[in-house]
Amino acid sequence: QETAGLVVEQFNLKEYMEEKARKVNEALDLAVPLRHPEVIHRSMRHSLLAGGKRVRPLLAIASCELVGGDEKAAMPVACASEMIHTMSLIHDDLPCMDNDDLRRGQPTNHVLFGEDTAILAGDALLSFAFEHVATSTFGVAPERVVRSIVELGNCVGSEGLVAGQIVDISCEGKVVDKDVLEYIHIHKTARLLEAAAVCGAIVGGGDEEEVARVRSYARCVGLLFQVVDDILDVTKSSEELGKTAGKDLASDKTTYPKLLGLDGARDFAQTLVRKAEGELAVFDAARAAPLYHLARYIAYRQN
Ligand code: GRG
Repeated sequence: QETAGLVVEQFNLKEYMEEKARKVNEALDLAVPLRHPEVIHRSMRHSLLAGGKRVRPLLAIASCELVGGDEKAAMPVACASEMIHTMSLIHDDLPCMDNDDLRRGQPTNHVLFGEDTAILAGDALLSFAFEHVATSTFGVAPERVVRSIVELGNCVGSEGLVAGQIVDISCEGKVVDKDVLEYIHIHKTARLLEAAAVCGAIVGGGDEEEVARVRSYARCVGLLFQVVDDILDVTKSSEELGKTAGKDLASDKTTYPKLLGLDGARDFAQTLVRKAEGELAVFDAARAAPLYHLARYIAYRQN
């Protein structure tokens, strides 16, 4: 018990994240080589390899290791989650959606390649994500590979990312209540984080209870990510404006601080991080260390 406590305390999340991100970047580079027709592959690689924290792949790998699986088993689902994430960012940045020119510090896909190619690059990344899991996952029972493909499919479609995006679009400019705000965040953000973690636990050999705990953990972390984002929007901009009202309290977007007040939003974040930590309590402490520290990092980050 004491040794486990020490392992958890001495765990270095930054080193762990950097090491895993490096491996994921290598795997993504190999999975999507520059082949014919070159322009579509250049466009796909531009967005896929343009940096990013690789949080979804990290969740997949850490959840696989949590249930005793090997990192290699999770690499295809980890890469697939990043391909899906990248597709959603390319499409989200399009002029017909958010119309953004910059992403991860670089020009967005449609700015460099045109809208037509950007749409196709997103489509190609999305379909390749499933193909990649099916063709490149080794040493895992076929039923588990199929289950993870189902999980990924569900998380993107009209009950997942697309559902979150369409509800978000239809609420634009309106004040929404806490349930609608939660629906949008759960679907737009938490669902893919959840699928990445769940797929990791599935290919890692987790049993039903373990997979359910990983799902609940990742959902809390996904929602936490958005609540903290909302809080930081208020606190950061009030610092910049010399302690006047934060920009987010002034804009028309509904946020947690607006609905619950700043203290209420902080309490909600606290509840979520505790629940996430609670889901990890049944696992081996050393194996749970990455996920434990990731939840705390997301909760207590300052920017
Ligand atoms: C077209 C099938 C289809 C789906 C797309 C556009 C869309 C539907 C959904 C929008 C999804 C979206 C942009 C959600 C926001 C997710 C989010 C929190 C992004 C930021 O993630 P980070 O911080 O980014 O992990 P990095 O750059 O580090 O990867």
